[in-house]
Amino acid sequence: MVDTHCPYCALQCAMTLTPSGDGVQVAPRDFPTNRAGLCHKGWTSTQVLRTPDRITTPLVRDATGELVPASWDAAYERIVSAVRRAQVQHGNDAVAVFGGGGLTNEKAYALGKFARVALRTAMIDYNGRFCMSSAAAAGNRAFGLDRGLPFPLADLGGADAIVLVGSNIAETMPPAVQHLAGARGRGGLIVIDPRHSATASLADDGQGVHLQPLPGTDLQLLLGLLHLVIQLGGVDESYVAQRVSGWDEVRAQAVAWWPARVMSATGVSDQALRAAAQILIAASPAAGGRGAYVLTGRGAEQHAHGTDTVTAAINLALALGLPGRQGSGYGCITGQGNGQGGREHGQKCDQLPGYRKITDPVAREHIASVWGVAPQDIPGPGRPAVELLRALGRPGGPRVLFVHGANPAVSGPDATVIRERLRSLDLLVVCDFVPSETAMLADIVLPVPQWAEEEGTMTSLEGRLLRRRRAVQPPADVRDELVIWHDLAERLGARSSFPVEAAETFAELRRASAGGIADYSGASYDLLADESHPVHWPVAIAAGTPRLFLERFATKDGRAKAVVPTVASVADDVRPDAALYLLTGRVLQQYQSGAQTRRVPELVRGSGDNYVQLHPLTADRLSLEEGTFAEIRSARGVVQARVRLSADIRPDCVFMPFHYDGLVNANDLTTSAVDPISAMPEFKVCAVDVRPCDQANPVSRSLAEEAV
Ligand SMILES: Nc1nc2c(c(=O)[nH]1)N[C@H]1C(S)=C(S)[C@@H](COP(=O)(O)OP(=O)(O)OC[C@H]3O[C@@H](n4cnc5c(=O)[nH]c(N)nc54)[C@H](O)[C@@H]3O)O[C@H]1N2
Ligand SMILES: Nc1nc2c(c(=O)[nH]1)N[C@H]1C(S)=C(S)[C@@H](COP(=O)(O)OP(=O)(O)OC[C@H]3O[C@@H](n4cnc5c(=O)[nH]c(N)nc54)[C@H](O)[C@@H]3O)O[C@H]1N2
Ligand code: SF4
Ligand SMILES: [Mo]
Repeated sequence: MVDTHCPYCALQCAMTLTPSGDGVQVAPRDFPTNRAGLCHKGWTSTQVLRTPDRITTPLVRDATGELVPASWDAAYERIVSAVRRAQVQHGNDAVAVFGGGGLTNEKAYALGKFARVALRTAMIDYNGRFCMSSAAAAGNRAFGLDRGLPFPLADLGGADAIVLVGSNIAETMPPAVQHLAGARGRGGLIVIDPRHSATASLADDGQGVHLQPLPGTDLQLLLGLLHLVIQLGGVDESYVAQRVSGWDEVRAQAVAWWPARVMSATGVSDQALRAAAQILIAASPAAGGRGAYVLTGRGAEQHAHGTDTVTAAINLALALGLPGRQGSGYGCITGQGNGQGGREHGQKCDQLPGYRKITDPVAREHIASVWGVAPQDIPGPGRPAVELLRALGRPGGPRVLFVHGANPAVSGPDATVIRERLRSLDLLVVCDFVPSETAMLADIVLPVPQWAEEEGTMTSLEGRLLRRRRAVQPPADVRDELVIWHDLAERLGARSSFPVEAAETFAELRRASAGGIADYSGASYDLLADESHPVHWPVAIAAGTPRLFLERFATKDGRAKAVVPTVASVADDVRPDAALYLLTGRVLQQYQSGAQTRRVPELVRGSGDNYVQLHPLTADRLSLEEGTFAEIRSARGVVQARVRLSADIRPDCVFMPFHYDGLVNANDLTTSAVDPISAMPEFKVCAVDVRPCDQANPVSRSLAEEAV
């Protein structure tokens, strides 16, 4: 029996694994975030260990274009010669790395070091850019530090009000719903979502309010809430005076967002907006309430103005006096398993370990000393994910790419372009344990262990460090990525050494992060072994604190910075030929690109195929019926999917999950427009045209392919 945590999302539910016969049994464990609960994906997670198409030996593309088994030496040789050729012909930045927010802290750290020290490239970024970057940018700007939840999740239980801006937690973190019970019981759950999602329905029957805005208008809606808080006398004036800077400008902006104006921008009525504002004011500590939380999810963040939308959510929380106060706060609900730790230790193109800036000379000097290289040998900032992926194989762009823990062929925005770019590379190397869609485009696939077969640490959505433990041995010919980077670094003649054990790597990460914002120096595997004593970063001499900012914020002057957000419309707005908004997001049984969960028969039952959700009125107008096929067309691609009718969605929107592969990939429709500050793509909304089609066998194609 081994105590570990779920491989999937950032809730990191605690579980115990017991090898039995051919498989591994899962039992939930009591833990503050999941309180002995698991979702369907967690319960079935060990089935992926034995998936019939698991990759168990290196694969190399042969002269006929087939991926065939090869030895590790042969695979390494081909990689090293392609890397050398690209470097000589096109410079070091011709080799790029794409990482993942599901990697352990050890791997996230070692991957950043591998890119900068062994490959000597600036070109590294990761799929967390798709996930956490807007909330991170806004959090850093306001608080001087980005720890998704600067308080324990269980604190939500005591609050009178909780606002969820674009989070469908009932499907994306089901065991966390229990923490909403207190607020629901007191009528205080406020859900902002263009769909009456499973989470929005938790606010039904007097348990709260559902606000159903036009997609991409959360910023205006939040300005409207702030306007009412000001008008109704809900501003915590003494908090604002003592703990916030920039408030006057923010107040002046919100004064101009009166309810009628907000309604014309968002479609949300004065009455609904006022009800939400009143709940929040009554819950705030200044009014004598038990406290309130404002939380954002990807629905608010994955926009071309996501950073400013999060900023507006933070401003609302600041006006009410919530952040840095026990029992209240602002938080972002981190998504990927190690979405928090993965954004701290150097996978980001502009970052060094410990959440340091790669442009900061002091940071470069410190990291260089840990790595045993000269500061000037560490490359500068590279290109963020979307820009990097779209530059692959183009003049001046990378010619060789390493992918670790991501499946951008499915999950990247405007994915037909990304697949075309991946195909244009001189060499694509993918490490994975299943033949993901990205792995199937690779020239070399290297097999790696799965979560239950490895050691390491993860940092949960609370900024809490957790041990991931090995319960079973990986297949014989599989190699840990730490070993792979060690072997390749040696063959490439890297000057620094790469430890092959997770514990040794963690020891090095501790030294590298010491003194940084995300300081892990005081943590150790021993300290983390006993989960009855939580360890949160920053952890230097003391074991960190679950609640940050109680005394001061991490800014220079100790005050939270209220910033005036810029109001903008969605990048790909509706027009006569594409008159509906496409929303994208998740369903309970599938995880991300589906590479893992589409291999679990139990999860595929009922959620094995993609669909398009439409309002019955819209369907009627378009002559579509439940179960028929619709063609969905954006300015970038066309897909065909089965129609599901539901009055839960606004009549001017349609919804598709993004968990499905080449045939019905929602990302063949999405736009590659990005937020100017965070470079996060606008996954959540684009303009589409929907019409009936006869196709019983759906296919998707790019507009370019269609023209041929
Ligand atoms: N089942 C499941 N759980 C997961 C994952 C998974 O793939 N599957 N992935 C994990 C990861 S990495 C992440 S990031 C989290 C994501 O967790 P969530 O943020 O909860 O998930 P999403 O479904 O992407 O988006 C939430 C909601 O945003 C709404 N939305 C769309 N556009 C807008 C808008 O303009 N404004 C507002 N207010 N809402 C909008 C959608 O209707 C949707 O209900 O989930 C984690 N948990
Ligand atoms: N339209 C639309 N698109 C979206 C989103 C959306 O809401 N709408 N959400 C975005 C978000 S929030 C996210 S987080 C991304 C995620 O999107 P992806 O990057 O596609 O995420 P996963 O499907 O988790 O892919 C992880 C891959 O790495 C493999 N893997 C898992 N662990 C390891 C490991 O330790 N090492 C290695 N080498 N491989 C491993 C898995 O088998 C899988 O193939 O998608 C984004 N795309
Ligand atoms: S909620 Fe997240 S961590 Fe918990 S069992 Fe489900 S996928 Fe795993
Ligand atoms: Mo995510």
